[in-house]
Amino acid sequence: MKRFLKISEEVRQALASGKPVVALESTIISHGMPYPQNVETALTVEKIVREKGAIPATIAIINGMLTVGCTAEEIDYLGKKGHDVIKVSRRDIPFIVAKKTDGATTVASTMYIASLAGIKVFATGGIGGVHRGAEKTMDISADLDELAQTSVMVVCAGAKSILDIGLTLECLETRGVAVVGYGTQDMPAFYTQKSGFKVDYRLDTPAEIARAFYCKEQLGLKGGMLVANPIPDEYAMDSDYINGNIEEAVKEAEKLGIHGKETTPYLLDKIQKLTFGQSLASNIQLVYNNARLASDIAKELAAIAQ
Ligand code: PSU
Ligand code: MN
Repeated sequence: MKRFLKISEEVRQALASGKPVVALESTIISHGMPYPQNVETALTVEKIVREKGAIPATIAIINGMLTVGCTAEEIDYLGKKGHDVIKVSRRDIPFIVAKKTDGATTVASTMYIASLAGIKVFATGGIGGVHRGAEKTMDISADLDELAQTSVMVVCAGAKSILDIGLTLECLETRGVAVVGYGTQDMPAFYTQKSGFKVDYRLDTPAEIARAFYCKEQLGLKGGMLVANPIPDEYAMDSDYINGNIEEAVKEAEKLGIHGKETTPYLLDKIQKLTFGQSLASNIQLVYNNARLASDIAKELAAIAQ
């Protein structure tokens, strides 16, 4: 496996000396936001993690190598190529490696690669989940199964209402994945602070979250943990406005017969267009907010491990 794993010198040293490291995904760069905001956001997220005293590790597949700690040039390349970079979830990894080509990693594949490198904390915007209408389409993201089996904590802003949030929470429960609300009992809905659903545990400090994850590991319970961090109030969107636009995007996707791995990128793009970039501005801010929290948790976790 080492043959296919390329960890940057900085990340390698940080891991070897027990310093806090935060993993970051690359599908959000290539398929989650337009250029150039995607590259600006990814680079700013890395800066935020550093300012917090942790080391960022953006993960992607570059020339068939599972790359942990992409360079600024690689991030720029992934952002510029956008949808021309293959979206890589767990099942896709071996094919992209075999072809020695490039891939943007989703939450599922980023978790897997982070775990190979020994990184425990991962910050992103939103996870994939159970899509609306999944009773018929069976469209359930591989992110949920990855959370069930890979020991990486994912810090996100909840689930977007392009998904069926209630069913996503049910699916996580079945898979033994706990959802922690940071400073809230309410499951956040990405663009808004509340979804109407409850989280499993409310924890109010990064130290408590790190401690719970540490205990999970010590108990031999495999799998991740989902930390849902509500978007800061000043950047939250009006829920009627955003949900109306999401509704329209979902209908359009159905009409066009979009399915499989294209669904999520299509919906993200459509919502950004329908809201004239307003949702993109909120999206960027919530990612920054998650990077800050993930860094604080990674620092606490590093302190416990020592
Ligand atoms: N949700 C977002 N932004 C994203 C994604 C989801 O708000 O960029 C990306 C993540 O990489 C996530 C993936 O892992 O979409 C889920 O895709 P799918 O539903 O096809 O599993
Ligand atoms: Mn899907």
